Amino acid sequence: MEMTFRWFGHNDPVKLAQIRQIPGVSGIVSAVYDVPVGEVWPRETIAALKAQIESHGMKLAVVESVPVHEDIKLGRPNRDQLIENYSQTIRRLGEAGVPVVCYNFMPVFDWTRSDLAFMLPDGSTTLTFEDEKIERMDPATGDLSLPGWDSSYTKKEMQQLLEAYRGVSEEDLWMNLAYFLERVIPVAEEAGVKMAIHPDDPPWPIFGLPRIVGNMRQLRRLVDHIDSPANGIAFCSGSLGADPDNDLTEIIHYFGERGRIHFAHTRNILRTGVRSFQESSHRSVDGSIDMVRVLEALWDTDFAGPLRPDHGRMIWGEQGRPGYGLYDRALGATYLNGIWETIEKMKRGGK
Ligand code: DNO
Repeated sequence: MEMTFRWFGHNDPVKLAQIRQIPGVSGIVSAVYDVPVGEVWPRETIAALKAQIESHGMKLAVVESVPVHEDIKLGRPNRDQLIENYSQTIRRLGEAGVPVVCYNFMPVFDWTRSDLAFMLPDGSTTLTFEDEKIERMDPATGDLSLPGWDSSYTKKEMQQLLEAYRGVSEEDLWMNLAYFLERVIPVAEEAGVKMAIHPDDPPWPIFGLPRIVGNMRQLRRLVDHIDSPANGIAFCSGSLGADPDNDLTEIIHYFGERGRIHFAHTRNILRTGVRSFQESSHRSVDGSIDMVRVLEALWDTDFAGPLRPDHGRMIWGEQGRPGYGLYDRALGATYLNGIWETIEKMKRGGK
């Protein structure tokens, strides 16, 4: 396992110099943020990102994400050109030595929450998802936004996009994903890049939009569709764990034994009701997920890839990007490192 930390580039209030001081963090998870979705990432920008990270003594371990253009997800006629551009970016990342690329196939919205700063009893704030509140939100009005979402759409564009998805069933979306994979995976394989799809977050449909990457059956369909080591998943305990029907250790064993887990996000959530949860600290007793079991399953399946603490609460008065402050994620990294070291010593008989 390689402990990594997400960094959003020079606009991130969290600095590489700070990340470097978190014990055991050697890899950075980042992306190119100033190229519009659908365009090819310039070689120089990729090289500059890499060099900047390396100048701080760390490596660019994962690119998260290379976003997939909505027209690819919608299966529109211009998708071939967009897929060609995507493939070109993957080739360039391979040339730059980036081993893993994380992406997702969620229509319009990436991760979604109903509250970005819900106050917990200890005074910290966290991200929450309450189905009831989400049901009352209307993304078409355009006044809803989350840090994970593409904010470049105008109100009108957003309405048109939501409209365009009206006719897209889960099966249609799956066919569009299959089409994308059939073209991109061979390129990734050749480029030496492992593609890791991020599960839907939360792992169920929202705002009437289809979502198709949220459980064992769906992940298997994807991984089985193209039998290539480049066609893998990003195991995310918080996303998959929001659905109590997902058996996390079973999922890790199934895909881990097949060498298809290329990246791991290990965070905890507290399930607070049907389709509702709060993001807790990483500690097992604070949430609904047994983090020791999750890490043990990764260890048992010889997971050697990048792993990162995922979202953190906002603690100690920190201001910043919701879910992506420095302090609570650093505590998460330390906690996860502690579990990993313990498992390793126990299983290896202390050697
Ligand atoms: C949330 C993240 C997601 C993730 C993308 C991957 O914080 O886990 O935004 O980066 O879904 O494409």
